[in-house]
Amino acid sequence: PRTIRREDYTPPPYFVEHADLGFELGDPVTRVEARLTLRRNPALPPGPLVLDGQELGLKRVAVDGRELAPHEYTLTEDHLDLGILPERCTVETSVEIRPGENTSLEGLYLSSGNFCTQCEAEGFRKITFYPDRPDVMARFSTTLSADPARYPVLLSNGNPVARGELPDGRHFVTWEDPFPKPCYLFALVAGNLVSLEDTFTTAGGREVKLEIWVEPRNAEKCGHAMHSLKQAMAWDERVFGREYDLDIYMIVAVDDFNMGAMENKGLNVFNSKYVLAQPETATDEDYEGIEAVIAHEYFHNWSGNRVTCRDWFQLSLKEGFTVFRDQQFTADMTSRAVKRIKDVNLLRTFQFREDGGPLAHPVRPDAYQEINNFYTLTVYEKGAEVVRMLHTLLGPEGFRRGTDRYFERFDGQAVTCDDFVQALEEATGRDLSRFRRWYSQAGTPVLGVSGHHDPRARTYTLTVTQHTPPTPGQPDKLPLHIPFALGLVGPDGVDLPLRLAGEAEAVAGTRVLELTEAEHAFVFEAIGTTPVPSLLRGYSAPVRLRYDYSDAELAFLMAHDTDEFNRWDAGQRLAERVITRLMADYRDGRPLRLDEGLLAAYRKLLEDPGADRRLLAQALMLPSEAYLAEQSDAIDPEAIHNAREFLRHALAQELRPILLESYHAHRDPDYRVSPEAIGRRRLKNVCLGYLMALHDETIQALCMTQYREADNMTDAMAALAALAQVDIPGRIEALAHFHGRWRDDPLVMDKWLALQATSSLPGTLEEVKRLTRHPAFNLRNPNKVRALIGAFASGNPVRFHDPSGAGYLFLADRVLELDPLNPQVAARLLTPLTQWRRYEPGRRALMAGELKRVLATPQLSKDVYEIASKALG
Ligand code: B3K
Ligand code: ZN
Repeated sequence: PRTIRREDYTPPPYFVEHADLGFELGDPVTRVEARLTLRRNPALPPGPLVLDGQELGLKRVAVDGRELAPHEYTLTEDHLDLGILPERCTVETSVEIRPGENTSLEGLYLSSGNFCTQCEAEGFRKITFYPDRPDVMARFSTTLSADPARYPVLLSNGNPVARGELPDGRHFVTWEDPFPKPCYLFALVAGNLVSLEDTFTTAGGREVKLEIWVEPRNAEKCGHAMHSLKQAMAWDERVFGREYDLDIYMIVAVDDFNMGAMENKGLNVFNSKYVLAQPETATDEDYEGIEAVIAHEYFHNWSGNRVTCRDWFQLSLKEGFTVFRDQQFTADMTSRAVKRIKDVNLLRTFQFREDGGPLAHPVRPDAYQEINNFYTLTVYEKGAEVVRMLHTLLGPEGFRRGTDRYFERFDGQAVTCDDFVQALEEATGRDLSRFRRWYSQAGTPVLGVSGHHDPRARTYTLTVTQHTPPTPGQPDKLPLHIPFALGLVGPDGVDLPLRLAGEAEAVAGTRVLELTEAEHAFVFEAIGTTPVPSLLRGYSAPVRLRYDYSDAELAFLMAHDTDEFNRWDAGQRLAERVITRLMADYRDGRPLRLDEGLLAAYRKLLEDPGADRRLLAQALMLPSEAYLAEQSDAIDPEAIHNAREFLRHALAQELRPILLESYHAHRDPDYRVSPEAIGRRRLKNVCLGYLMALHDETIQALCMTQYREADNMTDAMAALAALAQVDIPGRIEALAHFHGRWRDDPLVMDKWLALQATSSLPGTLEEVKRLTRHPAFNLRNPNKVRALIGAFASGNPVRFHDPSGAGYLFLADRVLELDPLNPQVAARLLTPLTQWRRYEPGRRALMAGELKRVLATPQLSKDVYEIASKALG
């Protein structure tokens, strides 16, 4: 496969001013007529017009109305070359495509018999011949025609401007999108759908029609999505001054979708997982996920659509920024600290893993073979951290001035990450030249911090070094510009006022230092008592922090730090340290003992629950096995699992009475959805999880009762998840009952599959294999693949990493089976194996063996080829 490089970017030789599309929708054959009004790029010497196109049956091509004979153009597997064309001209093409055979779910395809599209990144070329690149922005008008009985609803971007019947009995609708857009934002949907309707009046007084389209069976499940959309629209006006710009905003939910959702202009297409919810079918987490994804796609209307990317290397321009926006939104809608904790957990567990492995790449990558492989945690989550650091460095007002300038200056254009930073510089007068390295340098920086208190001089000196380890293709790294938020906590638990040498006044509480060099020493004056430093408050930068805390200092911060994030983080560090010691004892065959300090700290948490139950629930959760693995040098999943399980069991044993008390105290007679009620459910269910580690029949009976009596999915799932981990008759009974009750609801069946796939019971791999033949599973549906195979490979370390290698063999087989059908999802599925170098020697060899087998398979997609070859390279 060919490698595409950022440095090779050249502007488009032709612009498309207008794209006039006609679809005669049909299964098996759909006909697509395109009429493109073109203008040659005056800045370049005249060159040929080369349109992208794949798997298109070309029927006709004409220039300025004259049909071309075959010798007048060149048609290859993925291009149509029309040679040099006049400065202004129109190109017409007519092609036939077969959406029913499209299993890649990219381009035009069928989901539950309805037509839908996914064009980002390069799917439009599977619909018609076009310059499929984001810096070509055109006005689109689209006419859809179809059999009215089978496809009564016909949707596309923009506003509907005409509709009617055709002489042959088909009906049609014409849509016009007044905003120029790249073709990756094109969408159409046609089928038998019903809608929930509402309206939103923008700050400027425009009334916008809101429509959520779903299959009739899901009509009652759209309320939360609609509510979330309206919240998001109001929030973006309030916080970023961004208003919606069309008369109509539509969301369509489909069951077959490669990712979460897609921000097509005025017509978002969503994975139904992020739209449909009712208390009986969706958990509190699902509700939060829906709110966040609805908001994310809505926010793209400005950060992505009105201002888009020049090329795909700039993907984080829209994704990092939009993730930051949705994170801030969720923080405002729910709990800021809990949201931060969840995001940091994701980053430190999975983005760090990516950044430290063979697929590490900068937030703005330099090269790719298949762009779909670069919708990564680095581009999204680290990209969001980079924007967050800008927000921290410039302050909320400066940042807002910067984004205002960015939107104003680049509206209607396709731009770069650099343009974004420059707009912020111009609006604030700050120099961000060193900061820009965050976009170009891969790898996770390590901050080494040490503190020294001199009681006689009354100074406290903090020494901070930074170092970024090498990553593939980047052996040497330069120092980054890092906002380093901190406080010094006095013995009474109160933040000391901070004054650096040379400053006039001391400032109480958190302050943000700026690191720009490989090493800094900060001297704080008038520090009379020895403080405990609370470092990187709120997780102010995506780095690994090294500071040699004692257990007692961590317990102290866990109890007293005023920064909620750092209070939680201190607990995580303490637990991680305890588990690491247990792992060593486990490996060396020493008896395992419960750490008294950790026990005391947890007891204290439970005895004094504080106001925020969700935060407490988070604090009680031990670091995940995946997180612990990320901290290890030669990962031994079994040692991690056993050490962590020992600790859970031992804590539950010691804390049993108070866990039970808390469990009962947080059971509410009726189901409500306030943040408080959600927090209470969460805490109750975390207590239940601990108690179930006891393998005690009374507790198991309690868990069965919760399952049976639950009137909402959060409580039912919590109980069922705990039951799925224990080998008792109640497990089989509950799983069978759940299946019987929900077999017709695909999203709920995904949960049922995932629960079984993530059970740590020894028979799980066999169970997963059996489930691949169950009617609830379907290899062609990405949600099913993720729920069963994905959950097993990335959510069940101890079983996936069985020392026999059976888990690896199974995964590689599934990847090879899926690759010809859906390369995008197949490549994703393969990622757990790419970490092979991190494991102890036995597993390392087995994992590499499976990767090699995959790579040696003929006819691999470039998606899977790129991942497998880079992983081994
Ligand atoms: N922009 C889409 C992702 C498209 C992925 C293409 N492989 C969803 C989002 O980030 O909002
Ligand atoms: Zn996005």
